[in-house]
Amino acid sequence: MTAPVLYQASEGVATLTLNRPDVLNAMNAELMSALREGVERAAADSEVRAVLLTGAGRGFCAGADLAARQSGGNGLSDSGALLRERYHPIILALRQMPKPVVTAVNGVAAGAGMSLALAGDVVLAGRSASFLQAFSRIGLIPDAGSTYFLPRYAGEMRARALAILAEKIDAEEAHRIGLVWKLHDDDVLQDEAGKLARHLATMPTMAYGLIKEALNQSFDNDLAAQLEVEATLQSRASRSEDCREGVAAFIEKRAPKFKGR
Ligand code: T3D
Repeated sequence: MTAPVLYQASEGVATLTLNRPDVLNAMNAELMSALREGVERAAADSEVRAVLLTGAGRGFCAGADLAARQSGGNGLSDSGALLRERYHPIILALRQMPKPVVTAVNGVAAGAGMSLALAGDVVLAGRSASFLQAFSRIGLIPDAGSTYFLPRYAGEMRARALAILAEKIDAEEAHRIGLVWKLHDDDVLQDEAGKLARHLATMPTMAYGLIKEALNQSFDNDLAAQLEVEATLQSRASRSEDCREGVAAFIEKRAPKFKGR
């Protein structure tokens, strides 16, 4: 059987490629399990300092595999249980892992596939990519983090309209409303995403992890509480080997050599 997720690690980057191109990388039980395993492996491997998530073929991810769902092949009949057991561990692991995650959206990202794309720290997209909150088309509600990410990234009005109207938006529009950091021509997207991930893998990984931790808390805090979060995390960052190296390199007018700790 072809692996539903390809895992490749080199130059400090773990690349995870969703690999069910015939169905636009729709997520069945096997893909979800392999994706979770890959994300957890990347998080645990100290040699891995950046993660790149993308899709094989012409799609990034079309969300839940509806054929498997219809035939009961998911093994879980209750959607809530399915989400808690399969989707949430992946989304949380991506957001909480103390290393940067780049998502390279190479085609359509629909339903939970759009949530997965937005779970990245830096979202890149090919110019022909598209984004679709497909859920309400089939009588579901946005899940796997879409109701969290959308209002925060695009604002509440756009979140409501995207979720309720379920209109497919193109990459330009997604970029314009803050769902995508940068667009690339399709033929160079993977190269550019790889280049960025390899660059991130040479940078101060510990600080990146702490940046994620601070931002993950930001919207739940008032200013005073968030200032306290920053102070606590900055104490840790400032004691890191990479901070000592970064400051020394600046003073000595040379390029820093970060070790990620
Ligand atoms: O209970 C729960 O499951 C809770 C969890 C929910 C999470 C969710 O993600 S719910 C939302 C599920 N996803 C969708 O509703 C999207 C369904 N797909 C589409 O609307 C369209 O395929 C796209 C807009 C994504 C792309 O359209 P297009 O025209 O570019 O491609 P296509 O021809 O529709 O799809 C190509 C093939 O992929 C096709 O198979 P075929 O006809 O060539 O044999 C199509 O059936 C298959 N495919 C696409 N999406 C899915 C899928 N197969 C299974 N599941 C899919 N989600």
